[in-house]
Amino acid sequence: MLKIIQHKIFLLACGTLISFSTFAQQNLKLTYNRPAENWNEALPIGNGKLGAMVFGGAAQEHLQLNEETIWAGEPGNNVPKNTFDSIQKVRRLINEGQFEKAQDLTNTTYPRTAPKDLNYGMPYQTMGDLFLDFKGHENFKNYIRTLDIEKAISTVSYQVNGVTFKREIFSSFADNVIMIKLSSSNKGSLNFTLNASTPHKINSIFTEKNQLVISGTSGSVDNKIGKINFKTVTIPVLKGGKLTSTKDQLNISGADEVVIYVSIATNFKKYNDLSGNPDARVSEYLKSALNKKYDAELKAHIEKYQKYFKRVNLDFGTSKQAQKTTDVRIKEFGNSQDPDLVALYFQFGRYLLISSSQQGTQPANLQGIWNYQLNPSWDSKYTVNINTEMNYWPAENTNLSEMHEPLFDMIQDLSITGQESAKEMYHARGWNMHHNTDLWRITGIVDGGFYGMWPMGGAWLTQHVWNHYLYTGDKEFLKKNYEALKGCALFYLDVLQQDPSKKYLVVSPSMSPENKYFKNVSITAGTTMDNQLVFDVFNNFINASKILNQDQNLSNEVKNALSKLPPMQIGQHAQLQEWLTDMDKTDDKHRHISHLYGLFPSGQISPFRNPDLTEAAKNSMIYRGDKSTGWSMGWKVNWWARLLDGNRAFKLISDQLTPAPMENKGQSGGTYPNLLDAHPPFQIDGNFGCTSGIAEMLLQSYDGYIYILPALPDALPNGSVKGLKARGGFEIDMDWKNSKLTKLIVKSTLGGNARIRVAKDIHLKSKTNFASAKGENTNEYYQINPIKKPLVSEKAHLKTIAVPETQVFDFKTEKNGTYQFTSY
Ligand code: FUC
Repeated sequence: MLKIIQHKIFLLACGTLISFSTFAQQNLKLTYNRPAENWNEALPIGNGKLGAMVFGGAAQEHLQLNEETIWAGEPGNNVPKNTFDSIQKVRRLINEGQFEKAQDLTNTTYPRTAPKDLNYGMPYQTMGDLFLDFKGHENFKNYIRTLDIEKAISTVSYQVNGVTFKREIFSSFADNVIMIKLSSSNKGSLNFTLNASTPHKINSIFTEKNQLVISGTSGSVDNKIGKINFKTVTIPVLKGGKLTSTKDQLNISGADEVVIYVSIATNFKKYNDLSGNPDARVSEYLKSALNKKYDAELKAHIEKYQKYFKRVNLDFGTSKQAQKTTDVRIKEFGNSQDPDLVALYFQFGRYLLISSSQQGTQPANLQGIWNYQLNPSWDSKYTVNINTEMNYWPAENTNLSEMHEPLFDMIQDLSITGQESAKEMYHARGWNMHHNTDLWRITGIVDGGFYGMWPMGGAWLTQHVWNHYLYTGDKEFLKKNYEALKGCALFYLDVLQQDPSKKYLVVSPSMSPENKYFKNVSITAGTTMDNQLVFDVFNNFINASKILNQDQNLSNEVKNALSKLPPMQIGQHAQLQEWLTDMDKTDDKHRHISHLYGLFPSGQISPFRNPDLTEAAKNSMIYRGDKSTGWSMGWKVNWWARLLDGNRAFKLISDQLTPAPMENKGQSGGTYPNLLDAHPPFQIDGNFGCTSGIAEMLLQSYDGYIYILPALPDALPNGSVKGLKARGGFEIDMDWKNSKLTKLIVKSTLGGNARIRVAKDIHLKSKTNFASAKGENTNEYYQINPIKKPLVSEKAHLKTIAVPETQVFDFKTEKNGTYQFTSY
């Protein structure tokens, strides 16, 4: 969407309001004027299955390659045997208030490093690297490297001795291949060699019929033997010139144009089935791509990609900064006005989701699909006490619902493998998992009791199933996933324990993810996040069983248990309590603020319905502070948006759009030159968290209404967005000027009542009949699950939060109807 736009941009500089006009091209490109010097400067391309990081060197092009099913290990779960008695003892110790002993016993039962007969999950592994060496290209000029996220193509162009060399590289959505097109301004001037490497122990690299082949087997870790076999085939197709080969290298000389096809296949079919044939698969992928002309392949690639990408258009206006290279824009973001970078960052998150999560693929892992190591940080697997869920926060609201599907497939798998952990560890029905899983769908404890004794992974993941239903209204989908929702509710029905003091039903033992409340003690019962999660699990089941007219008796049983869950509590520091007893410390800066799950992504805390809880949640946020790991800051953007504080949300985006530290460790996030998020090191969740957060600043749909511009920051006074999604199948377009809504279009895909909340000082007119909202919203996707009245500490000084003045109105929609409102 290259377009010329004229904008008035209002700047708040040194407290003065300045305005200026500027012409600039808003485009959806990451640009650089030099090749990548390291992986954090290289650019990611992907089609869900095949990923590459493109370095763009002139004398040497380097593609680091991934295939999403190359993981160490083999099928099999990691459930520890005979630990139920120990869990019972831990429960008793918790009830007796012997928390240190409870922690010690948990730690010895589930040690920090995996016992011989178990494993703590397998790493996702790189395939290897492809190199193109160009002799004589050391001295180049007029270099430019881009990632065009409107077309999902990376380009490189430069000049050597007056000859222009160009590359176009993409991971095709049309066929399962990566394609590199090389061209030059002078006929016959393409001369290079193609070679490859892989760090896998078991491998062979050779040429065969003018193809470069890498085959290998994934790694063995802990008690698992590496059983993923992979094959990578690279085929150059030349226009003019000559192709020759040596044992492990292809040589191209005097060609006018070359198109290189790279495909990778493995034997992976399913978490418990490795009967695929990599040779046959890779030949099939290549055959299909080679049958098409390059231009046709490219066209089909762009079309498939844009089907998703073009659903949302976001414009925050532009400035001079947009003409600079992306690395410089990140460096200067904090001290410049670059609203367009925020829009680019938002769209980059959508690009990453489309490129790492397609129907039928694996879900995006900690690094999406991009990883150059055999042993990446946290195995680049699935950490489900925040990270995996965060990856999918932008799936529904940014109109990429299909991209959500790999997560649902994984939940289906886990609802089967997780029956083993539920039964063996807890003697419970249904299914559960802890805080990690991998390609093999493990559900046991990972990293020992201190981090891993959190039996709540399934509780959080299944929220995605329910939310997909709320966004799409797809009853067939709900039916298909009903057993997973039911199995999750059954598990908690069986594991909940009665808390001795107030007789609530609580999860025990568990923790507030990775945080401790005393010395080295994390283990406890009835943490706020657990209570909120079980509240949602139970409500999802009750609602689903009603919609599908199933399991009435079980539903009544669940309702009864639901009524015994603890309420949320406001502690002595006027904070939302993290634990069942008031132990929060005001100087705790932990990156996880798990008890705010109830504020976001869940919708249990509403500024309009529960101002006290909202204020307490806000206080908890203030105590924790802003700076943290990338994903933590991403979560904070969403929370501040839900607290209706757009300026603070924007401040967190600015913190995130700060150059990432050079150190590959630590607790201070930021953004690498390639716009990827730093935990550090690179972790993709922060990108997705911020994308979701930006959407939440513009539109929220929970708590019974669609809130338009709930948290617009002063830094983004003018703009427009098209195609954001709201629950109930609504699609929303809007324009705003001088921080005020000027136009609103609501498209309804399911029909039903639309209830809209907007600022009070907006006067809207429309051909549609709309009237002030009365009573509860009748739209079935906007039903509210009532929470208990919070308990408030006598010591808490609550100031009563000021909510913005708003108006709420209703109008009836028809399926596929469009409704327009303009301000006057
Ligand atoms: C959780 C977080 C860490 C990291 C890891 C992958 O354990 O606490 O910060 O993101 O997941």
